[in-house]
Amino acid sequence: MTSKPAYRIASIPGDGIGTEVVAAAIQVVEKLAKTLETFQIEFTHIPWGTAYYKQNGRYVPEDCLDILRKFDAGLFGAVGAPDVPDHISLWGLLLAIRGPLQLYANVRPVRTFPGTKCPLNTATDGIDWLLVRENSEGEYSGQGGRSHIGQPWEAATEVAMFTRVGIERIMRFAFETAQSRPKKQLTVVTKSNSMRNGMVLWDEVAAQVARGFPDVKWDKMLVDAMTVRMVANPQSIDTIVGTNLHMDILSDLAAALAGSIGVAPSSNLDPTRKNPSLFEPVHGSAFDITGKGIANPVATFWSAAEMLSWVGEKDAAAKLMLCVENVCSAGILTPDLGGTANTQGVVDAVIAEIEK
Ligand code: GGG
Repeated sequence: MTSKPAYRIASIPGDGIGTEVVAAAIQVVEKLAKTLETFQIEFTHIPWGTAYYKQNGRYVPEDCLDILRKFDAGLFGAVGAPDVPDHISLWGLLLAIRGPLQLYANVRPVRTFPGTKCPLNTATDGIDWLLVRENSEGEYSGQGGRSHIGQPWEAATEVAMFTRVGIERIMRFAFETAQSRPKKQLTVVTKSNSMRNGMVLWDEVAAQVARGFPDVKWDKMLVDAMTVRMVANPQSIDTIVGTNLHMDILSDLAAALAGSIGVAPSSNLDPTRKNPSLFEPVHGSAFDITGKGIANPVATFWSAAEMLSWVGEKDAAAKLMLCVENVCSAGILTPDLGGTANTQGVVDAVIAEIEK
């Protein structure tokens, strides 16, 4: 008798609705594992977030990376609270993990999802894009400083640091990803007209890496022009790669164009698989609806499906997505999508689909 694979998952709900959507996802994934009986999964709760920060003076313990390395993957919710500056919470938690664990590829699939209304005129087939965000350096290098604080001539610098090795590895990942998709098409986004150092290095490395992928059609685009193309000519796009900041912005735009940020998933991957990867909804902690029980859990369900697929459970991931899509197609939607269901109502409906 062969034993079932067993996965250990770090569950880090974080702040605000992060706690609600991660709890929702754990319910459906545990139900999926119990029903399919092909794998085992164990979630371990990790309490890092703003409450932990207020108690301990830091968002994560000193040995947080060692703690995470004991798991096969992580499922994260959201970070951010109304009474803590956003740069403290983001750097305290998410950025304290992504960079040091070298989760350098942030993958954000975006497609028109059942139940969402795509605001674009995209003929019949809607949007189906895959955004690849460089996740370890660039504008998020944390380099810079402030001087003459409080003076009229106060100054601040924010240095974007790009390395050849960092660009090369994300570019290779993006070309491989584009190659695995039916259209085999990649757009490299930069701002290499005005940013004449790092962005020019991006262009050079893109051209170099492209030589190894003759079957991938690729083009490059300035980020400002890309926003126009996403709205005006969505069918001309397939896979997109860009810097940490550019893709953070473009992926929010993409999610809104596809219908809602409430369904948008995100994978922080270490493609070398030396470290556990971290999966999270694109949305933040949404304190305006925290505690009301109406947060949309679909982005976290989709992120959990991406996590199952990454650890090797592709059939389970496909089954989960099918169940979620059936529920959305049936009109069981949270208020952000125009529905009247609450979070637990969506969970119950997905569980009922899994049991069918
Ligand atoms: N679940 C995602 C989350 O909490 N995001 C907070 C945020 O501000 N993220 C910015 C980023 O991903 O760079």
